[in-house]
Amino acid sequence: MTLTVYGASLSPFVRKVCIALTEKQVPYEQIQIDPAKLPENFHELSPFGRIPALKDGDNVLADSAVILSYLERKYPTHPLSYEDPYLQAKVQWFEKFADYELAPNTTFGVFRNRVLMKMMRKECDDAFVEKCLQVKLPPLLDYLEESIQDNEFIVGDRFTVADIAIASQFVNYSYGDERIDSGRWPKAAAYVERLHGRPSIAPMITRETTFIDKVLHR
Ligand SMILES: N[C@@H](CCC(=O)N[C@@H](CS)C(=O)NCC(=O)O)C(=O)O
Repeated sequence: MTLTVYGASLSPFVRKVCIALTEKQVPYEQIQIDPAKLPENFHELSPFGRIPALKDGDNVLADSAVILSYLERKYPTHPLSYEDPYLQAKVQWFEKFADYELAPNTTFGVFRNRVLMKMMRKECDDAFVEKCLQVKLPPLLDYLEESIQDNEFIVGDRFTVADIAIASQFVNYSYGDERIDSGRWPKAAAYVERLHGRPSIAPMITRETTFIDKVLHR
């Protein structure tokens, strides 16, 4: 039975689920759900009305981290986690870093204002975007730079859900016309660029960019 992912492709949290399924080579269908116009009964899939939600037969789940953890156990091939308790705790730490520290700035600050507001023909809160860029994000990027060093992945020697979560936040950041300054944070910039080039991510960026360009007539 095919899995169904509910949620708009431009959501970084929905994208996390799609990247994980692609990495695991698990087929899925996606139903586009705009969180601003939820279909009736969507709360049966996601009690608080947030995307993503996942349906797998009779199993229904919401929240990207919960969904990724479920997928990891259900489809253990092409692992995106560790058995080792400490390494796995670090994976969860960096997934939370992306979802709860980066997201308020990369997605709900830069992307929301520069892309979503424009799509809805609403005003961009320039002052908020500047605060994200100049005040909030630099210490987070310092932390990312310090954490990645010359490693390929953020935890251990394997691509994990932590890399997925970080990559996805910076996809939305790039849609808001921002890139990590490679002069100031060279290792973080190179790491994110490498992630964005992965076969599970690059085609999504191409598709989503085409969509944004079309909607915004750019
Ligand atoms: N922690 C959640 C965050 C999900 C989330 O905030 N999704 C946004 C879209 S990017 C949403 O549904 N917003 C609508 C709302 O909060 O009512 C996850 O990882 O799934």
